[in-house]
Amino acid sequence: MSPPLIMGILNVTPDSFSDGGRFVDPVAALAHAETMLQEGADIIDVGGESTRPGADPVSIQEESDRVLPVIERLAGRCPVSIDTRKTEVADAALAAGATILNDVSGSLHDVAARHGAGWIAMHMKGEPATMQEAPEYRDVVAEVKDFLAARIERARAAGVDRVWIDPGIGFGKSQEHNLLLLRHLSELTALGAPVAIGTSRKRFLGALANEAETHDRLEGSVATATWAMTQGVALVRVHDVEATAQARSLLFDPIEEEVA
Ligand code: HH2
Repeated sequence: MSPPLIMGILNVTPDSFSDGGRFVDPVAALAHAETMLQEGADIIDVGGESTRPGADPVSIQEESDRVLPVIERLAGRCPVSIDTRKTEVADAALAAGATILNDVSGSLHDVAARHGAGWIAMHMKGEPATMQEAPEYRDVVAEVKDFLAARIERARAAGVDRVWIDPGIGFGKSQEHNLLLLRHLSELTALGAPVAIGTSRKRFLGALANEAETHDRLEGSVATATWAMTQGVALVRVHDVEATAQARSLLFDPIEEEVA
């Protein structure tokens, strides 16, 4: 197994659930990207719209104005992904130098194909504003698996060469749904496309740790990323790059085994 990629999260938003407001200024955003690259990030994921429940909607113009200056400056430095649900923003970001479309709507395969970009197809039940209002599944693992298998087919049909599938932890999922998906991750990695996952600092980790606030969820974030890496996940999307890179080294750095 090759080491999983670490995707460092760069939210250029005023209201993201964990780092909102910290990197709205492009200078601060670029400095944070540089820090994450030094710490071991392989890809920087730039987002200009929060998907947390209750976040204010953002116009195409506003979202583009947030992400494009950062993507233009980062593109020559490292692989960049654009985290968006909007076709127009994805188009502009991929034209500006991003090479991966991180698509939480799981529906923008044509945009990725048009640009020859990679596509991260994520599962979400409902829309961000209301998705956490009592989400229900008959069998969450089976339903997410079916959805993601269909995305692999769509990617093939559209001519997308690089596709990752992502169960969308926290996107229209209860505590139990998130934990079941984590427990059954190996069923997703068996689908035949690399799996991406984002658990970093998410609410379900707080619920498991005495309602820890977002900045106090490092242990759960690293534990779940480490678990995911042992289950064959190919990409982890994280805020805390340094700690995740340490966990990856522990699992994947080569060691010489003595032959008896
Ligand atoms: N989670 C978030 C955003 N984008 N993309 C993928 N592929 N997988 C995820 O789990 C995922 C994602 C939500 O986290 P964050 O960006 O930190 O927060 P916000 O949406 O509030 O900006």
